[in-house]
Amino acid sequence: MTPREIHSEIVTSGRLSSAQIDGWRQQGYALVNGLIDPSLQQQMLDLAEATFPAAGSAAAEKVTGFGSNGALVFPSPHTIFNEITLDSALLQAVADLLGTEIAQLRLTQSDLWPKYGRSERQSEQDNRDQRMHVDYPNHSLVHPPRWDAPEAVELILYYSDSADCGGETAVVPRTGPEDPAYRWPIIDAPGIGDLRFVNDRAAAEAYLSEKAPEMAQFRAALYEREARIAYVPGDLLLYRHDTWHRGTPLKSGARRLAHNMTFRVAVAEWVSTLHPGWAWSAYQKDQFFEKWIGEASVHQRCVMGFPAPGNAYWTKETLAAVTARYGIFGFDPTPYEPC
Ligand SMILES: O=C(O)CCC(=O)C(=O)O
Ligand SMILES: [Fe+2]
Repeated sequence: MTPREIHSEIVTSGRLSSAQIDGWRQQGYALVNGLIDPSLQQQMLDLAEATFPAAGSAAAEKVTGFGSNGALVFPSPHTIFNEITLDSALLQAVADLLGTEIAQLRLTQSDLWPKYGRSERQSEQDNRDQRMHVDYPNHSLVHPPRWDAPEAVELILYYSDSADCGGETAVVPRTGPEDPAYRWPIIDAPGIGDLRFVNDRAAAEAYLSEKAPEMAQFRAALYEREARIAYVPGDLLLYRHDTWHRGTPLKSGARRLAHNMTFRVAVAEWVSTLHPGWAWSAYQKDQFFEKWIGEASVHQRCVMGFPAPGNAYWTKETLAAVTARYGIFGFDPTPYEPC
């Protein structure tokens, strides 16, 4: 059976519609386009094109696994990357999905990376044809809370076209609270409990049919129900730590560029930060990080964990001290003035 294809919906008013929000909350995903300014995305694409090996090149052969190995992660010396990561329409969309304010969001992942198409898998940890999975095990110290109280939004912003590259992300749309595919707790995957982590689909399912046959059967139904994200450039897949999904093979020789991001609510401290973070960026040449802090909006700073206006941190003394550090880079203390 050919899997069903999912196509994006255009966001018209700069904000997700209530149907799109509801789709994410009920089915576990939404696929939209038009949230982020196309000219920003074009700048980002130009940078990504220049950063990563071309499709079919010898250098591309050596690239495996997830992520850019630090090449395009937050914070980046390339301001465009930071601007897209903390884009105001994107932050508003995430806040709308979680039913919260932008000031309550925290960034935990931002990594733009290339995936290359190969005809064969290289090992059982290859991400070419992934096993069905949920992402929480490497994003959370615990388990996602109950379905109707989500604490994080994951997303993939695609810069390529699935018609050229293949490599559609597959998702299992949740049909409702009684959907057997979403039985709780969500532990039916390799890498959880005493099951070893296996990324490749064929290897994972062979392992599970030996080790946990009931689980293998349960998972066979997930593959049967998967729908494919037929992405075009600018498409934004919004999903969750408890959404069943997987990466599927790219066309041989193709390159897909996609940007993964995750935001959590501030209180969910057990949701881990996946990118290297900013600590060592504060000692880099050109002081790109301090410049970024100086120029960022109050919301953007907040989503990085900088104290929000009104936070008890802000006193006359701390405000003067922070201004002494960042004033040279354009930091405006006004919004942080204590009452
Ligand atoms: O590459 C994709 O389309 C999905 C990747 C993914 O789900 C993962 O690596 O966790
Ligand atoms: Fe995943």
